[in-house]
Amino acid sequence: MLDKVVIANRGEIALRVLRACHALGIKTVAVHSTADRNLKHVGMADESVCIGPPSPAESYLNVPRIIAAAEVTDAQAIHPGYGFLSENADFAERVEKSGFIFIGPTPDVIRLMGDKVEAIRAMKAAGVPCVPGSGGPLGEDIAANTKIAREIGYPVIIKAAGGGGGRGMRVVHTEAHLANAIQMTKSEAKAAFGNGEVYMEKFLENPRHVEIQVLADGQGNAIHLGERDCSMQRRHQKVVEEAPAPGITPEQRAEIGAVCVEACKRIGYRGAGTFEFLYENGRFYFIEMNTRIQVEHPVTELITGVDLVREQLLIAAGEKLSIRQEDVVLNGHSIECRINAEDPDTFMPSPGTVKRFEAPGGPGVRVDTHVYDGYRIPPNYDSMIGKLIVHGRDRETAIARMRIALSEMVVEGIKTNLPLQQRIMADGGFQAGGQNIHYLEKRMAEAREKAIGIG
Ligand code: MV4
Repeated sequence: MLDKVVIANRGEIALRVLRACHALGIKTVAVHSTADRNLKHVGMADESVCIGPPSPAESYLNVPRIIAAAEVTDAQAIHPGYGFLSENADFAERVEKSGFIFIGPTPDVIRLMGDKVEAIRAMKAAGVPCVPGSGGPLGEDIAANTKIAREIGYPVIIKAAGGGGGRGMRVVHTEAHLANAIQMTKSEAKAAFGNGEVYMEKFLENPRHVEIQVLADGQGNAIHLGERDCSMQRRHQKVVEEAPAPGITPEQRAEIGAVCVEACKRIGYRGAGTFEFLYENGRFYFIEMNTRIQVEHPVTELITGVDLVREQLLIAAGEKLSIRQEDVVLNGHSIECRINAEDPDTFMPSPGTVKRFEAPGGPGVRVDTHVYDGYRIPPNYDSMIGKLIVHGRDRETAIARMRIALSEMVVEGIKTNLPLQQRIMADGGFQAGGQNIHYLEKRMAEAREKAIGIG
């Protein structure tokens, strides 16, 4: 087993990783910025190392400092959490070259999935259903690109190979706009990602975002843990996630899950991973793969009973997967509400001191947060300050529990999105289930018009 792990992250996920380490008897090293000396997990870690000033570029993205922290504390492995360096293949490579274990996939697999064109090519070859598209990067020949778009059929979407997560994309509705959209997306992609390569897909107009969780040991064994529905989002930021996805049948789940497991084996995947799909008219279309633990992993944990971060640590320690596919049984329904320190009207971040914090509780309620009474939220990082996750025997029970838990939760001194989450849980469309990726923004626009007196 691992002896000591560096947690190269902050906030609730750093605390989540610390707890998983301590449960396995693994010692922890918290690395933190000067703004984060008072983080909950820093006080709980066996050791802590300050790695730089508040700016992420100088601390949580500071590769030499993080590796130096592993060296001086004589740790064996580095857990990157999510965000920051978690999907940076060069970081994973430097961790390994320095003699440490990167808790995640091999650098080459991270690199493969970071290039969306290559990721889609690999997945298609492995039998994963993809969106009809160019099947490779677009060249300079306008006539050739026009032909591809005609074959796919409008609307099409131009995406940056180096993008992902909603960055660097453009929808094209007619041929007249195609050449310009390709040029614009290319130059933006070059500026933003240092890679001007773009590709084309059929634009799916009303899909849901459904993703499959996998675990693989890099020794030939892989399993899937069902799906999550993350369609409730605003500006590519997920707001509510749930598992299982409403309306997905056991047969559909087994089929797409088996495809993902096969793909994991084919590419030599190691660790926890997520296959992101668009789901429309009963069909799955792969769009990208995330090679990290995700924010929304707890909903999968609550319906499967599998501790995903524990499994990440065991895999990194070189153990074979101990869970077989037939051991994965889905139980009930789970919903996660992300709690953000933000103005509920303007969505501007709302840092400051949390004067009073009361976590909800009761059966089927889990709170993943690093916030405590008197905690000062620094302005330098993401506004997500925690996650409220519930479980119940069915979706209705989960929603009822979430509504009570939200009403019990007290966060004073800053603004939060708790009122928005209450409205979502009370919304008839959400309660019906199975809404698409545009639903939340449409409902919010309607509510805003009503408030101003329009429409
Ligand atoms: C799409 C799409 C429609 N058709 N691709 C946005 C984030 C990135 N992961 C992929 N995204 C999309 N790709 C095709 N071919 C619509 C989106 C999309 C989206 C996807 C998932 C969740 C929220 C979204 C919000 C807007 C657009």
